Amino acid sequence: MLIENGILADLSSEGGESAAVNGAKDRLKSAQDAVNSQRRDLDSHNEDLNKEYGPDGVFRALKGQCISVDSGEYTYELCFMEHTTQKSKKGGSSTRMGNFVRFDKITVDEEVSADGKGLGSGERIAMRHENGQHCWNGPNRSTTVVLGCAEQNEIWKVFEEEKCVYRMEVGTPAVCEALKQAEVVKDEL
Ligand code: MAN
Repeated sequence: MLIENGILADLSSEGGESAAVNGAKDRLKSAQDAVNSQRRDLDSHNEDLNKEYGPDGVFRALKGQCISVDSGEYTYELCFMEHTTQKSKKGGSSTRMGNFVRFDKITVDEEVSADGKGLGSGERIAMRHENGQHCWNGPNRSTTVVLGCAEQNEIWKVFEEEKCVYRMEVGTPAVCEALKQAEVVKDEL
């Protein structure tokens, strides 16, 4: 009876602990498991927050959205904050042209067509994509996506600047506000 009530240790059981001590150990173990699991959740939320989502986080809503365009013998695709790919129009599997790594700023000087599509000139936000599929006799494929203001998300142009080093010019409403503000600052100067 004393053993069952946790007063005396049950020497025949593993470790010879009393039922009360074993119960307390079990509760401690599950509390620790819960803390560890919450800590992992917290780490993953922090990682999500700390990953750059561009100026004011306007790119957060775009994550995972994909747009594509036909150019030459390929169809090119951009999945925002994820990756770029190239697929032959004749079929077959698609080639990874890089995974999103970070935002950057680059200076451009490009035409803007009559319908308002194009990068124009000045400083623009770019997204770097690296470590795509390895290129035979070359580097791992990489893509710089340069962003201009547009009413809709669309790929304007794709070039292969050097073997397996790609550049996409992309229009998106996500940068319009930042570009407008940069213009105001420039005018004030
Ligand atoms: C494929 C494509 C091209 C690239 C060559 C390199 O054909 O990815 O863009 O230049 O491979 O071998």
